[in-house]
Amino acid sequence: MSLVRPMRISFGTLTDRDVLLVRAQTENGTEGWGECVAFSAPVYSPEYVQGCREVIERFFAPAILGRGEIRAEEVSGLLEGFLGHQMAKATIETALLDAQLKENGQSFGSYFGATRSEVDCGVSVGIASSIDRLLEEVSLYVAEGYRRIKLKIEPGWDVDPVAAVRSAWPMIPLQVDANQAYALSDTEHLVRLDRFDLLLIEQPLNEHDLLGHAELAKRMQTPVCLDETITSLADARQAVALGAAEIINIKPGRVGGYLESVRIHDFCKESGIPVWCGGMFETGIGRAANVALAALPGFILPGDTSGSSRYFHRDVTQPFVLEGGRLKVPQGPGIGVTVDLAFVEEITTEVWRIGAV
Ligand code: OSB
Ligand code: MG
Repeated sequence: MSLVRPMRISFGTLTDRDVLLVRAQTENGTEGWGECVAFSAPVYSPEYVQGCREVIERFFAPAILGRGEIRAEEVSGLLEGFLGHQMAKATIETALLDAQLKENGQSFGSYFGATRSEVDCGVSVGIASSIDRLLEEVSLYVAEGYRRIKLKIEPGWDVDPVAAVRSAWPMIPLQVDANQAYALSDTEHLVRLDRFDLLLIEQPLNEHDLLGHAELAKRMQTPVCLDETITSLADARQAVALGAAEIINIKPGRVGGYLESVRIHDFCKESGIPVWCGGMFETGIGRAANVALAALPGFILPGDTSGSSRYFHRDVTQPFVLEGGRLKVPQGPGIGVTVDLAFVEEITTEVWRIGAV
């Protein structure tokens, strides 16, 4: 699917998304959907669409299909012997969870322990060709009601664009995301962002640099938030213990699924670490589940859970539309949204059938 607004990040420009969808079927014929959040190329994390497809087909599906009837809660244990590949694992677990909850008539939100019926939404804004263009784009989002703006930054595109947005909207909740573009030696420069009253700075340094993030967190007033670094509850525990994460962005695909996301949420809530729900340009399928997760009580900051129109001309479910800067948590069973099968078929490029389907 092509993106309505291409997003430039320090690692490149995303103009479209190749979306891998898993459709699982139970013995009773109930269907469940999982959306894989990997991009076509391994630029955000080591995973990529065709790699996910391969690892699912070759390793994960046989391990699961060989077990007869299994519950979604058993998936991560069954796949534990296969290392990494969190996004692929999350896809399988989510598809099975959707089918399971549809059979029980329970929504994702209710199953996760959601305490809100709607969630505050933010929007992530890519690196623009000029500050004027950036201000134009941000003003569209502000007019649409977004409750928080996130600006992508990189060396050469940081203090000036942030200053311009802050002076145009003195009160708007504002944060920045560097996608690992800086080094600890940039600390003095990054400290210049402290004057803009930012909610947080996301993933300033390399994903493996826990000690660097801890050091930077001591030297910056702006709270340091981790995204790419956190691929599990164990990572979250270590980052928090080291002082490397004052806030955590939870992306369910990155951490191996919604069940691990809930565990990270619970740990962070106990530890006084705010969390928020990140995004990976999900279609309505992944978005529905993200919005349900973002309704948990520890998600105290607005997420990158934007409306469908920020991403696609047409979504594969009913579109998510902001109302007063919020999205409603779907209440129906499972993901709670209906997949437009005819449209999915129309845009499908390849199909793999695995098992007795
Ligand atoms: O780092 O959060 C990120 C998009 C692609 C890759 C990485 C990131 C992002 C975003 C956009 O910030 C999130 C979204 O709106 O889905
Ligand atoms: Mg990020």
